[in-house]
Amino acid sequence: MSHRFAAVDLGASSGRVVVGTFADGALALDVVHRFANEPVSAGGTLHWDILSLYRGVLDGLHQAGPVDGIGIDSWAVDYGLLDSSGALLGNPVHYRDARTDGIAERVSDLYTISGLQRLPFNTVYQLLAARDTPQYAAARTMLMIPDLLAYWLTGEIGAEYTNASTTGLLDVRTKDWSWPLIADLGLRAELFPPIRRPGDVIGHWQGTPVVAVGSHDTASAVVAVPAAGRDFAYVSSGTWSLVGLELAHPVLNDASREADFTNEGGVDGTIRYLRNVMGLWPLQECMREWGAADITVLLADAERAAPLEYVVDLDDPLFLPPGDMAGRLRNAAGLPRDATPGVVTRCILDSLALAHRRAVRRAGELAYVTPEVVHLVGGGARNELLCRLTADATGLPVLAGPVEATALGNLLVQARAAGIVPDSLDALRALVRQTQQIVRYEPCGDDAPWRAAAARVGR
Ligand code: ADP
Ligand code: LRH
Repeated sequence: MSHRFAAVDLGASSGRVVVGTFADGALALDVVHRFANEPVSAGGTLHWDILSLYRGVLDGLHQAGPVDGIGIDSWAVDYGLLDSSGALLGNPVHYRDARTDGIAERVSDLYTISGLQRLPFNTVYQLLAARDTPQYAAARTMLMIPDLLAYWLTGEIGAEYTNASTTGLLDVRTKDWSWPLIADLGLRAELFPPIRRPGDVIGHWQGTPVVAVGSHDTASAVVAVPAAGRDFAYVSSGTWSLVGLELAHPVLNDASREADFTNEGGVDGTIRYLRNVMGLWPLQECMREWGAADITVLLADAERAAPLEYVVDLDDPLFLPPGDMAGRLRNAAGLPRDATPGVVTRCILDSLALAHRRAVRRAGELAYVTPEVVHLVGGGARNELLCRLTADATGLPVLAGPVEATALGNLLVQARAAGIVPDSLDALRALVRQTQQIVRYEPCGDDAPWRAAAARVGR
C-alpha cells in the first residue's frame, strides 16, 4: 500500500511542489513543479509577489494529482495582514526592505523572552515599522506566509509554532505568544491567531487534508538532517546558511546573546540553536548582476582561483540588502576592479566556509557540545566546492544532502501525522539515511590557512 503527500516549499530564491511516495519502507521524491520567486519593488518598497507564488502553489498541486495530504513551508519572518472581512491588506513586504532600518536599536533587548538573534528584519521590528500605518490600523489578523497560503486553501486561520517562533513575539519557554511583550510593545493582541503545532490538520483543499508541518523552512530542513547520533552540527544551505545544533533546551545567557545565536522552535519541542550566516545570497545577487544563468561554469572557474586570497566577514550587515553586491564585495575584500566572476565567486565561497567554521565552533562552545560531523543540507549541498571548503574550514567531515531536505522534512511530518512512519525524529532521520543520497567530504586536516584567514577578517 502506498501513500502520497505533497510538500509546498517556498524558498527565498524559488518555490517547488514535491510529491513524496511512501511504500514498503521506501520513499521516492518527485519535484512536480518549480517556479521562480522574484521580489518586486513598487512605490519604493520591496514586496514578495504573493499572488504569483500562490499561482505556483495551485499549479503544483494540480500537477501533483490525488494526494493524502498537503503541507506548506516557506522562509520565515514575513507576513500578510487581513482586514475584518479576511481580505489581504497590501502585498507582503520583503524582509530585505529598508523599512526596518534602525528599528531594532530602539527596542530594549528581548533575548531572554524570545531567545532570538536580533536580526533587523524579525517580524517584531517589521510590525513596529508598520504600527502607525492605515494598513496596520485596519488589520485584524496577522498571518505568516505559509499560514496565509493555508488560509487561502482552507479558509482556516492559525499560526504554526515553528514559524511563529521567528517573529520575536513568542515566549521561548511557554512556546506561546508572549502577551505581556505584545502589550509592552503597543501591538494589538487580536492580530495573533492561536498557535497550531506540526501534525495538526488545518483544514481541507478540494477534499484533501492540509496539515501543519514545520512551516518554517529551516525547521523542516532540520527534521530531514540524516544524523545518526546527537553530536552533529548542521548547515541548512540556500539563500541563507543556518548553522547550528539541535538542543533540548534554549541557551539564553549573555555570551549566547552577544554571539548572535538564536533559539528557534523546532519540531517535537526541540530548539534550533543556530546563527543566520549570509549564505549563498551574495552569489545569487552577483549572478543577477552578471546575468550569469549557469552556476556550474562559475563554480568551475572558482575552483581554479587561488584559495583564500580574498576573504570578507560575510556576517557584516553590509551585505544584507540587494543591489551592487559585487561592488560591496570588492571594497570589503580589496578585490581588483577587473576581478573575474570566478575570482569573486571564490571570495564568496571561501568567506562562507570561514563563516561556517566560526558558527559551528561557537555553537559548540556555547552549548557545550562537541560536534563530530557537519550535515550540510539544501541547495548548497549541490556545490561540491562549498562542501569541501566547509569540511576544510571546520576540520570536520561534511555529509552533504539531501538537497531537498526542506520538502522532505515537510513530507515526513505529514506522513507521521497520517501514522504511516514511526514516531520519533531519530526514526524519521533513519528513513532519510536509508532512502536519500548523501556524499561525504573529509577535511584536509590543515587548519593553518583557515586560522590565518579568520585573523584577516578579524573574527
Ligand atoms: P532557498 O530555499 O533559500 O531558495 P535552495 O535550498 O533552493 O535555497 O538553494 C539555492 C542555492 O542552491 C542557490 O543559491 C545555488 O547557489 C545552489 N544551487 C542550485 N543549483 C546548483 C547547482 N547545480 N550546483 C551548485 N549549486 C547549486
Ligand atoms: C531561510 C529562512 C531563515 C530565516 C530567513 C528569513 O529560508 O527561513 O531561517 O532567518 O529565511
